[in-house]
Amino acid sequence: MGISTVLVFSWFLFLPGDQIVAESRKSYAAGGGVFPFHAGREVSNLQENENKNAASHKILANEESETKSNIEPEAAGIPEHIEAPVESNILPLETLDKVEDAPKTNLQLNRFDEKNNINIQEINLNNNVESVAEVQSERDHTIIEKAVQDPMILPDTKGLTIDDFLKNISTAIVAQKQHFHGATNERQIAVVAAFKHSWDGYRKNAWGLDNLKPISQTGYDWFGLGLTLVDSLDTMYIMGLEDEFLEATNWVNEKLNFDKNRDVNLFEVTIRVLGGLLSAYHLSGDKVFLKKSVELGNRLLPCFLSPSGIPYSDVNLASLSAHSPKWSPDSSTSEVTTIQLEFRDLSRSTNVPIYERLVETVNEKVHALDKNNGLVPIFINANTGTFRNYATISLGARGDSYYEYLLKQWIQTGRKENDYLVLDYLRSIDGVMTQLMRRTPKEQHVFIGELINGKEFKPKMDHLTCYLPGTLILGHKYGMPDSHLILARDLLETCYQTYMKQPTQLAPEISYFAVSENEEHDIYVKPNDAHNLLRPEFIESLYYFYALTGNRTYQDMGWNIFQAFQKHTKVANGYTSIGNVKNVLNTRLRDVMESFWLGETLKYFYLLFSDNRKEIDLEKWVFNSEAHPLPIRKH
Ligand code: DMJ
Repeated sequence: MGISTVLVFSWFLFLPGDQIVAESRKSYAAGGGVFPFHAGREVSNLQENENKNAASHKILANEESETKSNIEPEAAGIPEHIEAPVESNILPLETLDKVEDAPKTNLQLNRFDEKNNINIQEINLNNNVESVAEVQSERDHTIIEKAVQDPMILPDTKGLTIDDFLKNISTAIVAQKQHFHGATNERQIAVVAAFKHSWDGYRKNAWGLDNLKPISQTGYDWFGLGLTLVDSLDTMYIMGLEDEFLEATNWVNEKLNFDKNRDVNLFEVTIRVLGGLLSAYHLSGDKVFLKKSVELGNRLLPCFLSPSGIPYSDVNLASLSAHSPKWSPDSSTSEVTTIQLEFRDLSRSTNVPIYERLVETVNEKVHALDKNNGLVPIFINANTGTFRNYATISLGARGDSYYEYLLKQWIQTGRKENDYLVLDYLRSIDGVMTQLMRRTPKEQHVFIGELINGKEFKPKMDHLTCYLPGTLILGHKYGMPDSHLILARDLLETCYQTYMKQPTQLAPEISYFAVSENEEHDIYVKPNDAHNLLRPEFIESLYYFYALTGNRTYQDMGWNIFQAFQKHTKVANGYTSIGNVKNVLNTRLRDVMESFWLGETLKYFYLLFSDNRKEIDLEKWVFNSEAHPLPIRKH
C-alpha cells in the first residue's frame, strides 16, 4: 500500500457513515466507475475507449459468430479456459447528457446538489401510527376472510359481483387501449418468426399447460394455470399477432380455471399470471382479462393472513389456505417485495383499495427493518416479519427484484417527492457500490458479488443480476445520479461479455469473477452453472439502453445474441433451455421452454429491434418483473 493510498484510506475512516457513501459515489462517478479502494481507469480513457468501441462492436455485429469447439470441463469447480472474442471491454455509450431525461424532480435537486451530504429522510412509524396500522390490519384480515368465501365478489363491497362491477365500470378507471402495427424490419420479423415457432410448438403439444417440453413434444403443469399462454398474451398483442391473441383470449375466457386444488407460489403467479392478465387488459381493453385478474387477486389474498403482514409464499387456490414454503420457514425477500406493481394496479383498475393496501403494508414493514447499507438479506419470515439472521445478500436469486420494485413503484405512482421507496432505492444502490461492486484485476470487468452470511464477499454473479443495468438507466432518466449510469454501462458491458466469451455466445446461469491477479481468467464458469434457461435479463437491459438513448449499437449486440439463441436453442417444436453454454458440440438440450421466453425474452428482443424505440412509451408504462407493461398513474 503506497503512502497516498494509506492517506486516502485513513481519511475515509474519519468520515461519518453516510458521508463515506456519498464520497464513494462521487468517486465512482468522477473516476469513470472507480470505487475508491480499487484501481480503475481515468475519465479521459473512458471517452477514448467509447469511441474506439463503436468501431469494435460494428465489426463484431458484421462478423459471423465464430464457434469454437471446447474441451469439456475437467472437474467441478475448476475455472475453465474462456476465450475472449472481443478485445476491448468498454461499451460504446454516448455521453451522459445524451440520455433522455424527463424533467428533474425536486427530490433529485434537493438531494444531489448538496456536496458530501446525503439527506435521506427516514419515515419512522411512531407508536400512534403503529396502533392505527394494527387496527387497519385487523380490519383487513376480516375483509380477506370474508372475501375468500366467494372470490367472484369484489372484496369490501356489499356483495357486488365481478360481472356486475364490469357491466358498469366507471369511465374514469377504464383501460386505455393501444394499437400496434406489427413488425417493420427484418430483425423484428425474425423475432416474430421465433415467437410463432415457439407458440406453434406450444399450441400443438402443450396447449393450456404451463410449459412446453419441445423435444418430447409434450407439456407439463407447474401451477396448472396455462402459464405460457397467459405470459404470452401481451407479447402477441404487441407483435400484432391478432389471430393468436384472439384464440388465446378465448381460452382465457372459457378454460382458465383458478379453482384448482394446488399450491401455487404467490410471487410467480402474481408476476406472470396477474401481471400478464392486467397487461393484456390495459393494452387490449378486453374486460375478460380484468374479470380474471380480480378473481385471481381474491384467491391470492389468504397469503396476507400472516401475523406480520409479510405474505406467506404459497397458497392453495381452491382451499384458499396459505403457508410458508414446504422447504423453509421463510419467504424470499424478492418475492414478497415483487407483487406491489400488480396488486396496486388491481386496486387502481377496480377502485377496491384492499389489494394495494396489503402490499403497501409489506413495503412499510420491509422499509422499517434494519439493512446493510440499504441491502437486504434474501429471506424474511412471514410470522415474525423479520429478516433471517446471516442470510445471503444478493442482487441475484431471491434478492434481485426487491431493488427493481423500489424504483418502479415510485415510477408507477407518479414519482412523488421524498417517497421512502425511492430513498430506499438510492440507499441500496449506494450499498451495491460500496459493498458488492468490484472490478476484475486484469480486464477490469465491473461485477456485483454477493455477501454470504450477510458478510463474506463471494465474487459470484447470477445472470438474473443483468436486469440491473436496465433498471439503473431507467432510474437515471428520472433523476438518479450519474454514478448510476456509469455503473449501468459498466455492468451492461460485463453482462455482454458473459455471453460473448462463451463459444455458444450464450451466457451461463452463474459467472464467477477473479479478485486477484493470480487467477488465470477474469471470468469463469463452473460446470454446474453452465446452463442457459432462455432468460431475459440482459436483453431487458439492452432494451432500456436502446429505448432511452436511441443508440443502435445496443440493437447490434442484441442481434448477436438472438442469432446465438437461433443456433443453439431452436428445435423442431420450439426453443429449449440448454445445459451447457461452454461447448457448441455438447450443449445438452434440456427439453424445457420456460414461459418467460415468450413473455419476456422475445418481447424485449422485439422492442429492442423496433425502429420506434417508443413503441412502448416509458413515460406511460412501467414493465413489471415479467415484462408486462402496466400503466403509470399520476399519484
Ligand atoms: C422471470 O420470471 C422474472 O423476470 C423474475 O423476476 C426473475 N426470473 C424470471 C426470468 O429469468
